[in-house]
Amino acid sequence: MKHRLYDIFRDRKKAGRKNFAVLIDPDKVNPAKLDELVRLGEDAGVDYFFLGGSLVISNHLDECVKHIKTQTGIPVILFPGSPSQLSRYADGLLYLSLISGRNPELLIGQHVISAPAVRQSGIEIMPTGYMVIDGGAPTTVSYISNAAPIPSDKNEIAMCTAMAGEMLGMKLIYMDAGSGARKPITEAMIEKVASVIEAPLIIGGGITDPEKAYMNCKAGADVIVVGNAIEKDVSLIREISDAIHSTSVEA
Ligand code: 1GP
Repeated sequence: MKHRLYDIFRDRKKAGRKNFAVLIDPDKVNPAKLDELVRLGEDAGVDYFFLGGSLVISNHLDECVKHIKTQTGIPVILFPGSPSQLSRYADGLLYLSLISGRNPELLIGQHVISAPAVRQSGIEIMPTGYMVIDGGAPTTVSYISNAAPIPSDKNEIAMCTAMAGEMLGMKLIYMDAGSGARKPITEAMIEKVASVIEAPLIIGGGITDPEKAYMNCKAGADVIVVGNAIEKDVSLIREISDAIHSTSVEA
Protein backbone atom coordinates (compact mmCIF):
# COMPACT_ATOMS: atom_id res chain seq x y z
CA MET A 1 0.00 0.00 0.00
CA LYS A 2 1.20 3.48 -0.85
CA HIS A 3 1.98 5.84 2.01
CA ARG A 4 3.94 8.66 0.45
CA LEU A 5 1.51 11.41 1.46
CA TYR A 6 1.00 10.08 4.95
CA ASP A 7 4.77 10.11 5.45
CA ILE A 8 4.74 13.79 4.56
CA PHE A 9 2.02 14.49 7.15
CA ARG A 10 3.91 12.54 9.80
CA ASP A 11 7.37 13.93 9.02
CA ARG A 12 6.11 17.50 8.99
CA LYS A 13 4.43 17.00 12.34
CA LYS A 14 7.68 15.66 13.77
CA ALA A 15 9.51 18.70 12.39
CA GLY A 16 6.92 21.12 13.81
CA ARG A 17 5.92 22.24 10.33
CA LYS A 18 2.31 23.48 10.08
CA ASN A 19 0.18 23.01 6.97
CA PHE A 20 -2.56 24.75 5.10
CA ALA A 21 -5.21 22.86 3.14
CA VAL A 22 -7.59 24.77 0.90
CA LEU A 23 -10.91 22.95 0.66
CA ILE A 24 -12.56 23.01 -2.74
CA ASP A 25 -16.19 22.03 -3.16
CA PRO A 26 -16.54 20.61 -6.70
CA ASP A 27 -20.07 22.03 -6.85
CA LYS A 28 -18.84 25.57 -6.45
CA VAL A 29 -16.04 25.80 -9.00
CA ASN A 30 -15.57 26.03 -12.74
CA PRO A 31 -12.29 25.75 -14.67
CA ALA A 32 -11.60 29.49 -14.40
CA LYS A 33 -12.15 29.43 -10.63
CA LEU A 34 -9.90 26.40 -10.28
CA ASP A 35 -7.19 28.20 -12.25
CA GLU A 36 -7.41 31.14 -9.88
CA LEU A 37 -7.30 28.95 -6.76
CA VAL A 38 -4.31 27.01 -8.06
CA ARG A 39 -2.41 30.16 -9.02
CA LEU A 40 -3.05 31.82 -5.65
CA GLY A 41 -2.34 28.57 -3.85
CA GLU A 42 1.02 28.15 -5.58
CA ASP A 43 1.98 31.76 -4.85
CA ALA A 44 1.02 31.49 -1.20
CA GLY A 45 2.66 28.11 -0.54
CA VAL A 46 -0.54 26.16 0.11
CA ASP A 47 0.33 22.61 1.15
CA TYR A 48 -2.71 20.63 0.02
CA PHE A 49 -5.92 20.94 -1.88
CA PHE A 50 -8.72 19.00 -0.22
CA LEU A 51 -11.58 18.20 -2.54
CA GLY A 52 -15.07 17.24 -1.47
CA GLY A 53 -18.15 18.22 0.45
CA SER A 54 -20.93 16.68 2.50
CA LEU A 55 -23.23 16.97 -0.45
CA VAL A 56 -21.62 16.94 -3.86
CA ILE A 57 -24.39 17.27 -6.40
CA SER A 58 -22.48 17.69 -9.64
CA ASN A 59 -20.67 14.86 -11.32
CA HIS A 60 -17.37 16.34 -12.35
CA LEU A 61 -15.02 15.28 -9.57
CA ASP A 62 -12.65 13.56 -12.01
CA GLU A 63 -12.52 16.66 -14.21
CA CYS A 64 -11.84 18.87 -11.20
CA VAL A 65 -8.99 16.67 -9.99
CA LYS A 66 -7.47 16.36 -13.45
CA HIS A 67 -7.74 20.09 -14.02
CA ILE A 68 -5.85 20.85 -10.81
CA LYS A 69 -3.26 18.15 -11.42
CA THR A 70 -2.35 19.47 -14.85
CA GLN A 71 -1.38 22.78 -13.31
CA THR A 72 0.30 22.11 -10.00
CA GLY A 73 2.26 19.63 -7.97
CA ILE A 74 0.35 20.55 -4.80
CA PRO A 75 -1.19 17.25 -3.65
CA VAL A 76 -4.92 16.79 -4.21
CA ILE A 77 -6.56 14.87 -1.38
CA LEU A 78 -10.14 13.67 -1.44
CA PHE A 79 -12.28 14.57 1.56
CA PRO A 80 -15.40 12.65 0.61
CA GLY A 81 -18.88 13.16 1.98
CA SER A 82 -19.94 9.83 0.52
CA PRO A 83 -18.33 6.76 -1.04
CA SER A 84 -19.28 7.96 -4.51
CA GLN A 85 -16.80 10.84 -4.20
CA LEU A 86 -13.85 8.85 -5.45
CA SER A 87 -11.40 9.77 -8.18
CA ARG A 88 -8.42 7.67 -9.17
CA TYR A 89 -6.66 10.83 -10.37
CA ALA A 90 -6.30 12.20 -6.84
CA ASP A 91 -3.11 11.74 -4.81
CA GLY A 92 -4.79 10.51 -1.68
CA LEU A 93 -8.02 9.83 0.15
CA LEU A 94 -8.97 10.75 3.69
CA TYR A 95 -10.64 7.45 4.49
CA LEU A 96 -13.04 8.85 7.05
CA SER A 97 -14.71 7.00 9.87
CA LEU A 98 -17.08 9.21 11.86
CA ILE A 99 -15.79 8.23 15.30
CA SER A 100 -17.61 11.05 17.09
CA GLY A 101 -20.99 9.69 15.97
CA ARG A 102 -22.89 6.53 16.65
CA ASN A 103 -24.14 5.92 13.15
CA PRO A 104 -22.79 2.50 12.13
CA GLU A 105 -23.12 3.35 8.43
CA LEU A 106 -20.53 6.10 8.74
CA LEU A 107 -18.31 4.16 11.12
CA ILE A 108 -17.96 1.06 8.93
CA GLY A 109 -21.09 0.30 6.84
CA GLN A 110 -20.37 2.46 3.79
CA HIS A 111 -16.73 1.43 3.89
CA VAL A 112 -17.67 -2.21 3.48
CA ILE A 113 -19.80 -1.43 0.46
CA SER A 114 -17.20 0.74 -1.24
CA ALA A 115 -14.07 -1.21 -0.22
CA PRO A 116 -13.46 -2.93 -3.59
CA ALA A 117 -13.83 0.33 -5.53
CA VAL A 118 -11.58 2.18 -3.10
CA ARG A 119 -8.90 -0.50 -3.31
CA GLN A 120 -9.16 -0.64 -7.08
CA SER A 121 -8.70 3.11 -7.43
CA GLY A 122 -5.06 2.64 -6.44
CA ILE A 123 -4.88 5.98 -4.62
CA GLU A 124 -3.21 6.38 -1.26
CA ILE A 125 -5.62 5.69 1.57
CA MET A 126 -5.18 7.50 4.86
CA PRO A 127 -7.38 6.11 7.65
CA THR A 128 -8.81 9.19 9.35
CA GLY A 129 -10.76 9.44 12.60
CA TYR A 130 -13.33 12.10 11.76
CA MET A 131 -14.80 14.01 14.69
CA VAL A 132 -17.62 16.48 14.24
CA ILE A 133 -17.72 19.15 16.95
CA ASP A 134 -20.78 21.30 17.53
CA GLY A 135 -20.27 24.53 15.59
CA GLY A 136 -23.19 26.48 17.00
CA ALA A 137 -25.70 25.68 14.27
CA PRO A 138 -26.70 22.60 12.30
CA THR A 139 -24.28 22.16 9.39
CA THR A 140 -24.67 19.95 6.34
CA VAL A 141 -22.37 17.37 7.86
CA SER A 142 -24.28 17.20 11.15
CA TYR A 143 -27.58 16.79 9.30
CA ILE A 144 -26.36 14.29 6.70
CA SER A 145 -24.45 12.18 9.21
CA ASN A 146 -27.52 11.73 11.37
CA ALA A 147 -25.23 11.70 14.37
CA ALA A 148 -24.89 14.10 17.28
CA PRO A 149 -21.72 16.21 17.22
CA ILE A 150 -19.51 16.41 20.29
CA PRO A 151 -20.58 19.46 22.37
CA SER A 152 -18.10 22.28 21.85
CA ASP A 153 -17.18 22.52 25.54
CA LYS A 154 -16.75 18.80 26.19
CA ASN A 155 -13.00 18.69 25.77
CA GLU A 156 -12.66 15.41 27.64
CA ILE A 157 -15.03 13.63 25.27
CA ALA A 158 -13.02 14.94 22.33
CA MET A 159 -9.77 13.79 23.97
CA CYS A 160 -11.02 10.30 24.66
CA THR A 161 -12.56 10.00 21.20
CA ALA A 162 -9.30 10.97 19.51
CA MET A 163 -7.30 8.63 21.75
CA ALA A 164 -9.63 5.75 20.96
CA GLY A 165 -9.44 6.53 17.25
CA GLU A 166 -5.68 6.50 17.32
CA MET A 167 -5.56 3.26 19.28
CA LEU A 168 -7.92 1.72 16.73
CA GLY A 169 -5.34 2.54 14.06
CA MET A 170 -6.47 5.86 12.62
CA LYS A 171 -3.44 7.60 11.10
CA LEU A 172 -4.93 11.09 11.12
CA ILE A 173 -7.48 12.80 13.34
CA TYR A 174 -9.74 15.43 11.74
CA MET A 175 -11.81 17.63 14.06
CA ASP A 176 -14.41 19.57 12.12
CA ALA A 177 -16.97 22.10 13.31
CA GLY A 178 -18.63 21.74 9.89
CA SER A 179 -18.46 23.90 6.83
CA GLY A 180 -19.54 27.45 7.62
CA ALA A 181 -19.72 26.75 11.36
CA ARG A 182 -20.64 29.78 13.42
CA LYS A 183 -18.30 28.75 16.20
CA PRO A 184 -15.01 27.18 15.15
CA ILE A 185 -13.36 24.66 17.46
CA THR A 186 -11.86 26.24 20.58
CA GLU A 187 -8.14 26.36 21.21
CA ALA A 188 -8.80 24.72 24.58
CA MET A 189 -10.21 21.63 22.86
CA ILE A 190 -7.43 21.55 20.24
CA GLU A 191 -4.80 21.79 22.96
CA LYS A 192 -6.32 18.94 24.98
CA VAL A 193 -6.67 16.65 21.98
CA ALA A 194 -3.21 17.45 20.62
CA SER A 195 -1.70 16.59 23.99
CA VAL A 196 -2.94 12.99 23.93
CA ILE A 197 -2.33 11.86 20.33
CA GLU A 198 0.67 11.40 18.10
CA ALA A 199 -1.32 11.37 14.86
CA PRO A 200 -1.32 14.60 12.85
CA LEU A 201 -4.32 16.72 13.86
CA ILE A 202 -6.43 18.37 11.14
CA ILE A 203 -8.74 21.23 12.16
CA GLY A 204 -11.48 22.85 10.09
CA GLY A 205 -14.90 24.42 10.10
CA GLY A 206 -15.70 28.11 10.41
CA ILE A 207 -12.12 29.42 10.27
CA THR A 208 -12.43 32.79 8.56
CA ASP A 209 -9.33 34.77 9.44
CA PRO A 210 -5.56 34.42 9.79
CA GLU A 211 -5.65 35.08 13.54
CA LYS A 212 -7.84 32.05 14.22
CA ALA A 213 -5.67 29.85 11.98
CA TYR A 214 -2.58 31.09 13.83
CA MET A 215 -4.06 30.40 17.26
CA ASN A 216 -5.25 26.94 16.19
CA CYS A 217 -1.70 26.06 15.12
CA LYS A 218 -0.26 27.40 18.36
CA ALA A 219 -2.76 25.22 20.24
CA GLY A 220 -1.53 22.11 18.44
CA ALA A 221 -3.26 21.83 15.06
CA ASP A 222 -1.01 20.40 12.36
CA VAL A 223 -3.21 21.09 9.36
CA ILE A 224 -5.74 23.92 9.01
CA VAL A 225 -8.56 23.49 6.49
CA VAL A 226 -10.41 26.51 5.09
CA GLY A 227 -13.18 26.36 2.51
CA ASN A 228 -16.09 28.79 2.88
CA ALA A 229 -14.11 31.89 3.77
CA ILE A 230 -11.91 31.46 0.70
CA GLU A 231 -14.94 30.98 -1.52
CA LYS A 232 -16.01 34.45 -0.38
CA ASP A 233 -12.61 36.13 -0.50
CA VAL A 234 -9.70 34.47 -2.30
CA SER A 235 -7.20 37.01 -1.00
CA LEU A 236 -7.42 35.18 2.33
CA ILE A 237 -5.35 32.36 0.85
CA ARG A 238 -2.16 34.39 1.16
CA GLU A 239 -2.98 35.85 4.60
CA ILE A 240 -4.00 32.56 6.15
CA SER A 241 -1.10 30.69 4.57
CA ASP A 242 1.41 33.19 5.97
CA ALA A 243 -0.18 33.02 9.42
CA ILE A 244 -0.08 29.22 9.50
CA HIS A 245 3.46 28.89 8.20
CA SER A 246 4.74 31.54 10.59
CA THR A 247 3.94 29.16 13.45
CA SER A 248 6.17 26.37 12.14
CA VAL A 249 8.98 25.60 14.55
CA GLU A 250 11.67 26.15 11.92
CA ALA A 251 10.08 29.40 10.71
C1 1GP B 1 -15.53 21.67 6.45
O1 1GP B 1 -13.49 21.67 7.66
C2 1GP B 1 -14.11 22.10 6.51
O2 1GP B 1 -15.69 20.31 6.49
C3 1GP B 1 -13.93 23.57 6.23
O3 1GP B 1 -14.93 24.37 6.78
O4 1GP B 1 -15.85 25.65 4.84
O5 1GP B 1 -16.15 26.47 7.18
O6 1GP B 1 -13.91 26.54 6.09
P1 1GP B 1 -15.22 25.84 6.20
